[in-house]
Amino acid sequence: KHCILIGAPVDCGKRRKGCVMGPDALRTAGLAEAICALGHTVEDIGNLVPDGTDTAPHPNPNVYALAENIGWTKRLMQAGPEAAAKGMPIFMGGDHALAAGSVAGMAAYAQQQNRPFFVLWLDAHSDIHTPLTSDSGNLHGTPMGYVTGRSGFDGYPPLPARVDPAQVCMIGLRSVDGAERAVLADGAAQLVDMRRIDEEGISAPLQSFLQQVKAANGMLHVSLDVDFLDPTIAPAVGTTVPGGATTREGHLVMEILSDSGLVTSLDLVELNPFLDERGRTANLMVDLTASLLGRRIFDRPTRSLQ
Ligand code: DIR
Ligand code: MN
Ligand code: MN
Ligand code: MN
Repeated sequence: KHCILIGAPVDCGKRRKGCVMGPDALRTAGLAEAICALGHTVEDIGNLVPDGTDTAPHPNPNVYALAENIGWTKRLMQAGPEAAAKGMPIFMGGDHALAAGSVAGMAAYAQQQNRPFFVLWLDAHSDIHTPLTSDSGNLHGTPMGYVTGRSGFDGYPPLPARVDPAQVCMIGLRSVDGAERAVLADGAAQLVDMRRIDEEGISAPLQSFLQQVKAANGMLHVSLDVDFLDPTIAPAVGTTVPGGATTREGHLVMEILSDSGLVTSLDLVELNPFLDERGRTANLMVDLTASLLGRRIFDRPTRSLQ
C-alpha cells in the first residue's frame, strides 16, 4: 500500500484545546516508521490549514467556532479525494469535527469510482447531532449528522454524496444523547454498543458488517476516535467515557479489518497529547494503525510502557 498521511490539526470541534498537537504526537510516536516497517510506502503531506470562511451568527447560540469548522470541512473534503487518487489517505487529527470533511470527501470519491461507500465509526459517541440539536454546541458531535445529510448544516458546503445510514456501522457506543437516539431509532445504522460487545464479543458484529461491504465491492472508511478505547488505556482525550474497548478488542478490530483488505481510508481522531501520559495514547494509536496495516502479534516489536 501507499499511505498518504494528512495532518489535520483541527481543534475547533470542542472548547478544550490540545488536539492541534495530535498530528505531531502521531509523528513523534512513529506512525510513518511503523507503517514503513510493514512494507508499505508513506508520504506525509504535512499539516493542512482550513479554508477561510465567514458565517452569519448561528441560531443556536452555543455553537462553537462554526466558521473554522466549515473551513476545515471544505479543505479536507478536497484533500481526501486528492490523496485517494494516489493511495490510502490517513487523516491525522485533530478532533472528530474533521470527519465532516474526510468522510464527505471520501464518499464523493467513492461515488466517482462508482463504488458504494461504507463507514465504520469506532467511538463512544455517535456524533450524529446537527448544529441545531447539539446542547454543547461542540461540532465534533456532528460529523455523522452532516455526512448522512441531516438538515441544519447551513453554511457548510453542499454534500457531494450522502452517506446512507444503512452503510454505517458504529462500534463502541456508550454515550448517546437523546436527540441522537431519536435519529438512530429508525434502525438504519448498525449500532454495536458496549453491552453487545460484552455479551457477544466484538468480532461477530464487525464480521457481519464487513461481509456487507465485501458483497457490495464497497469502499470502507474507518473513523477511530481515541475514546472508543477505555480511558485507562487511552487517557489522552477530552471526553473520556468509562467502560470502553480494551487493548485487545482494539487490536482485534484492526486485525480483522486488515485481513478483510477492505479499508480504503482512515481517521485517527481526538488525540489530545496535552492529556497524555508519556505518549502512551499516541503509541497505542500508532500500534492500532499498524495492526490495521498488517502487523501481527508474532511480528510485533517489543514495546512496554516505561
Ligand atoms: C457529545 C459529543 N455528544 C456532544 N461528544 C463527543 O457534545 O454533543 N465526544 N463527540 O468525543
Ligand atoms: Mn467522536
Ligand atoms: Mn467520542
Ligand atoms: Mn453530549
